[in-house]
Amino acid sequence: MDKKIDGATLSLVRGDITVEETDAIVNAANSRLAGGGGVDGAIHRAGGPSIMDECRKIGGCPTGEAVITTAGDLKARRVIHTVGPVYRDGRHREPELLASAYNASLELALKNNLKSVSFPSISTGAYGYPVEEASEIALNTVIGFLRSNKGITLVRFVLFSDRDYGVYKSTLERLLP
Ligand code: AR6
Repeated sequence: MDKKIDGATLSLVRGDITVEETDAIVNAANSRLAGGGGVDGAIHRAGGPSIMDECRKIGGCPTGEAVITTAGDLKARRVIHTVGPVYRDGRHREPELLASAYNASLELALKNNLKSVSFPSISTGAYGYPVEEASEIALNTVIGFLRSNKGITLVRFVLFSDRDYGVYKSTLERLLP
């Protein structure tokens, strides 16, 4: 599913982010940049050890911020690692920190002249963020960013399950009828 936001495209697809050919793919990392399961594990497995070598040099990334590394063997040019919040009850700045993770990733893409970016559904796996709520924050944040910044022409959400794809799709249809 595609929507036009000013000059840019916002796209939802079901798939595996490690095979995306956008300029950048975003990793849902942890604050130690230590690797792990989920999409983080998949990106490091597919991209090879050079990504972790750079993560070690960088040393860490606070929740809601983002850092950038090589993409190793992946087709994307760079990997942007961001850290979403661990969901507790929604009253511990989770919405603000999740929005910040998306914004920080897009700012970093812009700064590095990367025009197309693929995102996974940050925080909705191991970090437990309910996907209905997270999809609204994710999509609203990206739409707001694309409306107020020029330079990024394509943002793709690569959703790993049919269910997540369905939730993102109905949220997007509600936000941009
Ligand atoms: N492509 C796209 N999405 C994927 C892929 C893939 N190859 N694999 C999983 N997902 P998670 P989080 C989806 O747990 O909640 C890690 O251990 C997955 O189905 O990867 O932000 C880190 O090291 C889910 O919808 O990230 C951190 O410690 C989404 O990606 C912690 O997990 C996010 O799930 C981060 O937790």
